[in-house]
This record gives sequence, C-alpha cells and structure tokens, in this order.
Amino acid sequence: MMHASNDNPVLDDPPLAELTSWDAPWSGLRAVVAGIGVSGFAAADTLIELGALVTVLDSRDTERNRQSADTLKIVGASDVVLGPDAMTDVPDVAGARPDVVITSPGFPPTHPLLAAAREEGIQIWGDVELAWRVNRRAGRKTPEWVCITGTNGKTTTVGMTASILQAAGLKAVAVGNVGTPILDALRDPVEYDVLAVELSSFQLHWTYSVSPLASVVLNVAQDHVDWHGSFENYRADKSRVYENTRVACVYNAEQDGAEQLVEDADVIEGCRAVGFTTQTPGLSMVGVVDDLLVDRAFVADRATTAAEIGSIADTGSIPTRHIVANALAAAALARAAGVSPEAVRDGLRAHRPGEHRIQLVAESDGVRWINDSKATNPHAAQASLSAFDSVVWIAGGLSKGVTYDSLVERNADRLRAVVVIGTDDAALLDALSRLAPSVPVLAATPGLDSTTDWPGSAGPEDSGIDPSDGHAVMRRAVRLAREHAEPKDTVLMAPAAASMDQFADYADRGNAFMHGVHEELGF
Ligand code: UMA
Repeated sequence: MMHASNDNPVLDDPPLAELTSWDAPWSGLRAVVAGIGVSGFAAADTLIELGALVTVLDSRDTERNRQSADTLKIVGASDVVLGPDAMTDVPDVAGARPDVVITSPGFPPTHPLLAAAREEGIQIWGDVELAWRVNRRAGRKTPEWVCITGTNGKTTTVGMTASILQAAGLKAVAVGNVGTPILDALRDPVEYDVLAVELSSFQLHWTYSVSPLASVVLNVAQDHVDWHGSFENYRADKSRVYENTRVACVYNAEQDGAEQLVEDADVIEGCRAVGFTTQTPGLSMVGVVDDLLVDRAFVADRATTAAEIGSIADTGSIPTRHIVANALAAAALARAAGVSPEAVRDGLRAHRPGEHRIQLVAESDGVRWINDSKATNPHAAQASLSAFDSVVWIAGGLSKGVTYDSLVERNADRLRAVVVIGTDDAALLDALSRLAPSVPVLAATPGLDSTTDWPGSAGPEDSGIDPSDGHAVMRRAVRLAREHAEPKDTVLMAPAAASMDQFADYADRGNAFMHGVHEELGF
C-alpha cells in the first residue's frame, strides 16, 4: 500500500513506482543525494551498487567530507560537489534531470535545494524510504521492521527492543537514528529477522511507504520546532510512524491524545492499538502491577488473564518511571513480533543502556553525580529531574526554539542551584528568574547573568575562558556544582538543550562532564 500524504506525494508514475525491491530496475535511475554524512553516504553507496547514476551534494568542504567524496567517486558516483555553492539548485545527473532527491535528515524542508526540487516536481525521499524499497531482495530473508519514535527514550527503547528480540533467538539489530543506517544492515552479510528501527521526526517527514510489523510513538513534547516550523507539524510527522502498520500500533496510555494518533492513522486491516502504562494496565495494554511488568494485550484470554513479562528491577539500575515506560513499549513491540514473556524478561536483563542517559558517574561525600547529556530538550530533562529530590542542575545550550516555563515551574522546589552552560540561554534564564526567583543561578559560561557571586570560583583560572570552549566551561560548571551541592543532593547534568554551541555533540558534552567530575573529585 502506498500513501499520498505529506507535501510530497508518492506518485504512481514510473520509474519510481516500480522501485519496491532490491531487484527492481534501479539501474539508470538518476538520483541527487543531499548530504554526505552517515545517512547520505549509505544512500549514495547503495544506489551506486544498484546501478543508479548518483550526484552527491554537501555544503561543507571538510576533510572528512572530502574523504567520503573520494570513496564514492571510486565506487562510481557520477559527481560529488562540496561547498556552500553546491546547494543552490538541483543539478543535472549525468546530463539529464534527476528522478529523485534523497535527502539526509538534517536538511529542513525549507532548504533551498529541497524547495527547488519540490517546485520542479522531483520526488524527495529520505534514506528510510529508500531502505524500505530495497528491504525485499531475492535469495535473502526479508527482515520485519519494528519502528520507534518519540521525543525521548527512543535510543533506550530501540536498544531494549533489539535485546529482547535477540533473547528470543532472533537475529535483530538496532538501526536508524540510533546511529547505524538501515541501509547498512540490509547490506550486511548477516540476514536479519527483525530490524529495531529508531526513527526521528526528520526521517519520518520523508518516509511514505514503510509498512512496519509494529510501531510506537513513545511520547510527544516540544522539540525541533525550528526544523518543523511548528509543534503541530512535528507531532504530525511523529505520527507518520503508525502509517501502514500491520500488527500493533503501540501508544503511551498516560499521554493525552496519544491513542488518537493511532486512531487517525491509516493502518493495515487487523492492526491493533496496544497501550503501555506505568500504572495498572487496562484491556489491550501492558503495564505495572506491584513491582511486576504485565501484559494484558498479547495473551489469549486478555479479559481475565495477564502474563508476567518481567519486573521493574529488570529494567535497569536507576529504574525511573520513564525507563520503565520505555521497557514496556519495547516489550509490546517484541510481543507483537511473537516473542515469549521469558524472552522479554531475559532481554531487559541483558540490555546495557548506552552512555549519557541518566548515567551514574560518581558518588562522593554523599553527592551523586549523574550524566544525562542525552536530555536535549525540556521533556527529557523533566523525566530525569523528577526522579531526584534535591538537585544541583547543570543546564543550558541551544534551545531550538522551545520554552522552559513548565519545566522550571514544575521543578523549582527540588532545585538547590542551577549552573548554566551554553551560549543561547535567554529563554532558560528568563524562566528561572520569573518562576524560581529564590534558586541561585550560576553562570559557567562567561558573559551569562548569574544571580549569585560564588566565592572562590571566579579566580584567575576562570578568567579568560572562551565561551565556545565547552570543555573549559564544563570544568567550571562542575566546580560550581560541587561548591553548592550538599550531602544527599544529586548533581544532574541534564541540559534540556542541544550541545552544538559548545560541543561536537551530546556525547562530547557528556564526556566533558564525566572528565570534569573525575578531575574535580580526584579520581
Ligand atoms: N548538510 C548540509 N546542509 C544542511 C544540513 C546538512 O550540507 O542543511 C550536510 C552536512 O554538512 C553533513 C551532512 O549533511 O555533511 C550531515 O547530514 P545530517 O545532519 O542529516 O546527519 P547524518 O550524518 O546523515 O546523520 C543522520 C542523523 N542526523 C540528524 O538527524 C541531524 C543521525 O541522528 C543518525 O544517527 C544518522 O543519520 C543515521 O540514521 C543524530 C541526531 O542528532 C544522532 N538526530 C536527531 C535527534 O536524535 O534528536 C534527530
């Protein structure tokens, strides 16, 4: 089933309509690939392998991009153009107009290249659409997809899902926004039974014909408003994950409007709505009873029985409410794929959470130090702030156009102090001054406003810090946090903002924090 939705309908015209398997006539197709990062490289490489004529464009002429360009030229790209001028118009490919533009997720729909393609009626796909269209391949197993999106918890849930599927003896891997392009898994010598696919709203925007076995929107809160133009557009793109789902659309039964997204979706007949909740589950839900995880959705007689699928302790060493919710969503997806209750339990136990998500870094003098660098928006920061009673909160960075009022208001009582990093903090500082006026605010980035003088911290070693040097700013943040933390407090680095103003990415920010803590505490 194919969908005419979004602002870029998938036309039934050849040559694109026939391209629904690896073995379809891709040879000679003309494609422009926008971006030569992780997903653009995989898309271009795959298309070249399929015999397509491919031109790759990227606005940055960096060493890394030049290396990728050289590789793609060697394997047979028609052309690779790097630099700001590369992106002004849609070029010809091998002397004729392209049939399709494959965009990387980082390009907003308003990007001039994509606007020009739309104007000309050229189809725009993401790498996920391309991956779905080559998922079927003669002589190979066709992997099922279970798709996961949501503002927060995607990476944890995709890891848990893959772990549960593996515990059931299936060949499964976590792919997509988590880091490994789906196209790489499809070209892997391993023939996977199931792909646990993390999808960002950016990727979903350019996806049309994917038909997953099961899918979930974990939660929707403000994020990436700048890319999507509005919260409504963002939410609409998230809900696209449910389109064409075949067995189960899994939704957050504790979030208003979540079930409605399922009801509004165009799913395959027979597909069920399955809720997850950290409370007692209703019919057709998975949830929690006492300290057990239970399934009232995938059992034969769900009106009167439930299956035990694990316990809260199986979900990890700091089982916050949202980690338990992630585990339940993963369990529902895996149960939709037919795995046993025991495999859910074993898979959750075997799962090792990635770094930078509510990661305990140290405990010293009664103070816990926690790295939640993955909290790149207020909703994620709320999930971790609410798990602790008394917090010295390290926050700030690129706000991406969101507001902080609700986050600050809900947590003002638990804040001992706030240490502000980042360079784009006007919205956060404004919310703190209005809604938590008695909480000390300490600026780790030079030039930001502090409400408190911090004796001993503004010494000579602090002067001359470059505001864009995230590692130096983080060292100072850690020192300020230590000065204000008291026994039984948690120092929580959950910035509620993106990192790129001072760090390479959230991992770099998390590593800077962990190094800073180890240095400060003398480990
Ligand atoms: N580029 C331009 N012009 C633009 C935007 C990008 O030329 O306007 C070029 C850049 O110079 C760069 C390339 O495009 O060379 C990068 O493309 P990209 O930003 O789309 O990133 P990829 O390297 O392809 O990685 C993408 C995801 N990145 C984004 O969505 C921004 C990765 O998610 C993902 O792991 C990878 O594909 C594999 O699927 C990262 C992410 O931050 C982790 N995701 C966001 C999130 O989780 O919140 C959505």
